[in-house]
Amino acid sequence: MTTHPLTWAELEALTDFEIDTVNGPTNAQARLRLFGKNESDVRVTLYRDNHAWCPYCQKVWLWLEEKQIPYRIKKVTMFCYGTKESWYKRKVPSGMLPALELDGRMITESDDILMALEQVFGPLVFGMNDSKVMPLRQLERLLFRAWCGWLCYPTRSQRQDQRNKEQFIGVMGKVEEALSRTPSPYFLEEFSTADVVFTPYVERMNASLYYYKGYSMREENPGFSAWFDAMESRPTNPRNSERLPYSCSRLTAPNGRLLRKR
Ligand SMILES: N[C@@H](CCC(=O)N[C@@H](CS)C(=O)NCC(=O)O)C(=O)O
Repeated sequence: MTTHPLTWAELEALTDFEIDTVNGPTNAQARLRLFGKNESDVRVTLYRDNHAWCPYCQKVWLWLEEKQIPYRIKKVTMFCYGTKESWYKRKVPSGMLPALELDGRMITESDDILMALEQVFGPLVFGMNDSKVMPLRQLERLLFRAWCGWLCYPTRSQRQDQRNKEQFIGVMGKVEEALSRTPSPYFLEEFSTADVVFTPYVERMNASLYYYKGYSMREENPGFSAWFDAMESRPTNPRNSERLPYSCSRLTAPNGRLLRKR
């Protein structure tokens, strides 16, 4: 047995850290995802931000990964990081992300993108307009607004902050109730579009509320705790729960403004 410490070169020779970005697990570096299919099968290009921070891009990204739809990825600079690429502004004049090219047709707005994908590739178990999914989509927006109300707007007094917190906790109660309606840890009987819709902002809430408000979504909400556990066990989860807490809490500051890279 060797007792001397290994050199960097020796250590490197013992590792195999090459990741297969094309057919391997979900990763933020990929420019092409094939899931074992051929490049000629690619009908979709996803335009997303460089650093996998945009929550609306994440929604589409997760959907494509769960459905294993072959796709290309083109990365675009967010305004808060620099100059938007002119080739992208020619395609999407507003510069907003995400955008998706499906059989040559350009689509923007993450919900419209998911609906267009469903028409071509079928729903992710339940569709965006399914009668079970619609009320959950509305609930997700309610939770988003309550989160912003508590975290992102300056308050004049502690009482105001407390009221905003209670409002958030009230909506969380409704979400917990929704999660408890099925025996599965997911929103519906099994993992579906409904979970994809909740994922991006719930991850950001979890991180930012813990960091800025000392509120632990996992500890306070057993349904969410089980949901996070189930989500983290999925191979499509690009280790967001580990990647996001710090970067999210820095990104979503209580003044509601995105922090600029210095
Ligand atoms: N309603 C849109 C919202 C998209 C959105 O707000 N995207 C932000 C990024 S999270 C954006 O593109 N902002 C311009 C930029 O940062 O460059 C959707 O659902 O797709």
